[in-house]
Amino acid sequence: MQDAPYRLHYMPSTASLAVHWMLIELGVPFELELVDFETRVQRSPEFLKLNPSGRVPVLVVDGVPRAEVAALLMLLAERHPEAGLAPAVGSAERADYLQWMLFLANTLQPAFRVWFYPDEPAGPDQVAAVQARARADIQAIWARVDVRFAEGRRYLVGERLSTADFLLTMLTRWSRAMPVKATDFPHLGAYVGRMRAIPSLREVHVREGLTDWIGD
Ligand SMILES: N[C@@H](CCC(=O)N[C@@H](CS)C(=O)NCC(=O)O)C(=O)O
Repeated sequence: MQDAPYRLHYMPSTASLAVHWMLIELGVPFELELVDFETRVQRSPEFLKLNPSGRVPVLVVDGVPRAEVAALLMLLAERHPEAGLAPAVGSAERADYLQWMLFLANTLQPAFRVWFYPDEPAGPDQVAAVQARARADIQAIWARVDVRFAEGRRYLVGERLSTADFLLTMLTRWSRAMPVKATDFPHLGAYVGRMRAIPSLREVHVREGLTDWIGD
């Protein structure tokens, strides 16, 4: 039997979820490999050969390991253009799409890294101050995105689902245990409600054994 073209190294409920979700949405064959954070598999020599950053997701594409969630989503959209999950190159929505993908990956996602790993920027003594800053940064971004949805748009970019929605929705999920959640913002909350109705998002929760947030 031929190998699946994709092998996703993942840990449930982490940055790999958006890629897992998109593979299910695309309906392509893929294999899964659990990276158990409990036993620090992400720091093992074998895993570091796949991704020297020691982080998930890693997607092995036709035998070559690739990393960075935003890049992987864009790569999958490019490899499966029939799914229409990225605006066409040269289209009116393309610039907006690139801007939002990069903003989410460069600004919002790193703020969450700081929130979840607060000793990384300045050591254990500064955890409270660092987390306060991350909270403020994340909330300011939710407020900005909420304004965008207040305009009546259904999707983050253009008029149809794109990888920007996969990334944004995953990141809204990460706020579920924060004092202020993405869903506390009315227009953003309504958007998250619409995303939660997508069968492939519900399916990835089932496959990763996740029961929180999706049914809220
Ligand atoms: N820049 C990376 C970040 C990925 C990342 O931070 N992954 C986290 C899980 S959400 C991870 O693997 N953490 C394990 C660790 O840092 O030991 C990406 O966008 O893919």
